[in-house]
Amino acid sequence: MTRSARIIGAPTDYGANRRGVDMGPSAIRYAGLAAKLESAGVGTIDDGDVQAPRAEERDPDVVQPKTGKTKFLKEIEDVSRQLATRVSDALNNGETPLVLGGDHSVAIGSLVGSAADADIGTIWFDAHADLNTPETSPSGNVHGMPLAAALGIGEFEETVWANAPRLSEENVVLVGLRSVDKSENQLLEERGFTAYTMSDIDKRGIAAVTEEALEIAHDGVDGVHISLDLDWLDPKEAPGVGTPVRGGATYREAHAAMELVANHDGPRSFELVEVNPTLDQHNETASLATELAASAFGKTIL
Ligand code: B3U
Ligand code: MN
Ligand code: MN
Repeated sequence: MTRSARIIGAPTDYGANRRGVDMGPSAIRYAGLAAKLESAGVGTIDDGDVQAPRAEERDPDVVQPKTGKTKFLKEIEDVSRQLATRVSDALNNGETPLVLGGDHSVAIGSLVGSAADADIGTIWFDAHADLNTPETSPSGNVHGMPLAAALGIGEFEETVWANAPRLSEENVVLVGLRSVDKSENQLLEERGFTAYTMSDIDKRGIAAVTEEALEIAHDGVDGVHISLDLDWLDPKEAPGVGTPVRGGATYREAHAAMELVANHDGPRSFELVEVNPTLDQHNETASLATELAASAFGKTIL
């Protein structure tokens, strides 16, 4: 059966430390996402964007929150609820949701929606662990917290709208880490996640690491959500991201990993996040994002 992708835009910057990532969905579409997927034999339906008022339209008091460390949590809740519904509707329709961020806080809605009617795992391709909680976060930016939120860690235990109860910790795999906060490191040591750093990729190679990650994420669940933060890649390949960290995955490593995702049942749901066109060069990060999505959905060279 041919795969059909439902493209869902989430143009938000609520969880990021700088503006611009809200233009990600437009930039990724403009870079030719639908055509690239179709060249891979994937049907596409564009579902448009969820509602996410931009800073210019927001209440000025909300733009500069005066209380609380967690920035824009109410706005993020609103986007997450919309996104979760769209993602689960797509799955119920037999389509594969392809979410376009926006900052990485959009993963909360993707995970909640993907886990609505199934047990899931996730592979988190990212320089960062995104395991902070409102208490441990150094920045208050929710893009550093979505995995903790979905797993109900710390204060997120009370944040029911953000929890994906059918995502199990044992099926959470992080790949490509190179910027991890102390409290996140402690969680990685104490709990059931599997984490591969860039150093693991250097030593073992991207294929061995990704294959193992896929085995672990898929073990005993119905499907796997693939979360691709473009800052997973080296800033030389992907300059248009808000928090670049040197020493990331190369162009070839990224494609190889996505091709392995495609070969291993493909994603249950997929997201491209943290593309910031204001920091990009000629939309090349958005363009790379479209290529990597095509690889993950089954595009091959021959
Ligand atoms: N861990 C830091 C930095 C960060 C996380 N994700 C991104 N940056 N993109 C934090 O603020 O939680
Ligand atoms: Mn991230
Ligand atoms: Mn990141």
